[in-house]
Amino acid sequence: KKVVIFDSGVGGLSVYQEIHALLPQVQFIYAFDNAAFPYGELDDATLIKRTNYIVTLLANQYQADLVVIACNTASTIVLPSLRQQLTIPVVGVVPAIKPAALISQTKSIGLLATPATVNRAYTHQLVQQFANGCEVKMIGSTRLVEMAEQKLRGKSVDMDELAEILAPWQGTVDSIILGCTHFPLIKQEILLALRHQVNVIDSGKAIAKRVALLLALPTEVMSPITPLIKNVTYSSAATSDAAALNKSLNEMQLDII
Ligand code: DGN
Repeated sequence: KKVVIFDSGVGGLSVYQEIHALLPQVQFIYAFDNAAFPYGELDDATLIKRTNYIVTLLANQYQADLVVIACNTASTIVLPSLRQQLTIPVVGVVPAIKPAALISQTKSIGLLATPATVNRAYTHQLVQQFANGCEVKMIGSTRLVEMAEQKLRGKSVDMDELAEILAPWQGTVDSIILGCTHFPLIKQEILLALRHQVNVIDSGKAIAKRVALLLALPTEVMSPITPLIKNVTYSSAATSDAAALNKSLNEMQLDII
């Protein structure tokens, strides 16, 4: 079986790790749209057009059995149109408000995501539907996404800067949602910077189980492996113009894992 995993950067690798641990028999095509990174800063129309174009192309080219949009920023807006274009299952990841609200004792939860995700109508619908009487304190940060990217390239996280970003939560929320796939990569640092104990909700394992169910595959229990990152490049080709899109697609990082 072949699965395409898509994100704007290395964040989807946190999802890949979980799926690979559960389904080692699956072949993965991992695509980073680095040419348009970070997705949290793209306008909606560009994001929808890019994601649909790239993912449909890869799914067809590799004759994939399933696609994972391992990006909350994209999933909260592109899933309906993408599902119309593809006949294979499309699994997305959106902020896990419901489990966090159910687990919270103090009725105060935190959502950590990109600025785009915290501003999405879809995210606000999730809060309305599932907050269960909890106050949801949202932090939208592109800087945190960059910090996660840098960590995977060997740079240590600036703990003072991280504590400053998380300052609105100090001593308040008792459960936090990692609503961006980059954030499990800096989970330890986030927990350290917070200074008080919290429950952490990360959707990686739930996505892996969903993929196993949809592909009807037997699962294995393995510990996650450390991903290898090669030749990640950046350019500022964020655009919805077809010719430029093709060009940036060629520049995009594409690895088969
Ligand atoms: N990993 C993406 C997400 O889950 O929202 C965010 C990446 C980005 O480009 N900001």
